[in-house]
Amino acid sequence: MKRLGLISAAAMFASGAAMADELSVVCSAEQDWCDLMVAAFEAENPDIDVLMVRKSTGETLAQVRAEAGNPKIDVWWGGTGDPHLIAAEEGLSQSSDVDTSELLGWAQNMAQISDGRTVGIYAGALGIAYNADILSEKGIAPPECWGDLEDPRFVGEIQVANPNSSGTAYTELATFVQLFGEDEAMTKLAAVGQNVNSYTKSGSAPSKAAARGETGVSIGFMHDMVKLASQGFPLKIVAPCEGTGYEVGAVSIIEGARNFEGAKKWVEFSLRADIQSRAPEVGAFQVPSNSNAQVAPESPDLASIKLIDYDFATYGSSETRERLLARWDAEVGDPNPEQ
Ligand code: S7P
Repeated sequence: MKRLGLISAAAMFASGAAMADELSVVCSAEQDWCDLMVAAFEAENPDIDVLMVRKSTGETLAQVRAEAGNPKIDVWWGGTGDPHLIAAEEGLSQSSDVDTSELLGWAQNMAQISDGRTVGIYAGALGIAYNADILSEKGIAPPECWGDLEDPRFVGEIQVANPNSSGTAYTELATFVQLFGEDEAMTKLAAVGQNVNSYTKSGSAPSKAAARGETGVSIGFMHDMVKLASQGFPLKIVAPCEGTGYEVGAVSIIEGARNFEGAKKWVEFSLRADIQSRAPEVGAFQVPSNSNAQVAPESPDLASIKLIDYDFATYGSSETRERLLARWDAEVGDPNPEQ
């Protein structure tokens, strides 16, 4: 990420050289992957200066809505697909007409549902992690199922994100609804809530806390848990016995983007096999969407996990998300929301 100082900008005007184009990117993946993407993109496109901010998925959707008609963001890269689909449905993103022929079916599906306004870039399954040292010190039997998280043995031991700000936690909410039906899902989430010590803003924060021993159990994406386990933390990963949901991470160009051409270059860049194959360099172990990209050996094998048939069209619609979040706020709720 380059910044033009006053002197260099003045020198460019004096010499007649072109000023760098600015591209405003909001990244909803992990910070280190965001940084890698920006560095790699700028290396190939020295005429484009990327201004990147990292934000959770729900927070980004809120910003995109607030800036409708006068967007500050050109492209939104990463984060769970449901809020990207909602932005598409609300006319807040635009089709980039990129070639998706090399992408796997689940990634193309996102483009089909959204009339090309968003495209899948990776996939990952939701799961439970626990700190083996903490649970064994406290004599708590590890969880195997979502239902176990309602047990009083986990009181004060569970951390999960708030679905209003976090795409990860919205995926959890939508997964419970698809597994158990809406009413029972709310009852179960409220019961789990009795054991939750904190609802975080970001979806990956609970597993980081579990890795450090600040909480016994976390809910999040398995690939984020694998990253922490591969760094040596005593995290064990559980694919819940009832089955689990998954995300398709996405990329969208914002409607009214000031730098549409730069944004389109970013989207094409991020769909390339060689670029997606670089994610494991920073421990991003999602399954890549390009069929020619390398899948890291550490990536959770989605075929061996009991996955639900996640209904992206329904759970990626504004009406469903607003209704579920309103019910979550009323029936589960966060007693101490993070500012
Ligand atoms: O890059 C890791 C990851 O888990 O973060 C994204 C997530 O939606 C962003 O965090 P929030 O839950 O805070 O919104 C996922 O898309 C991605 O796999």
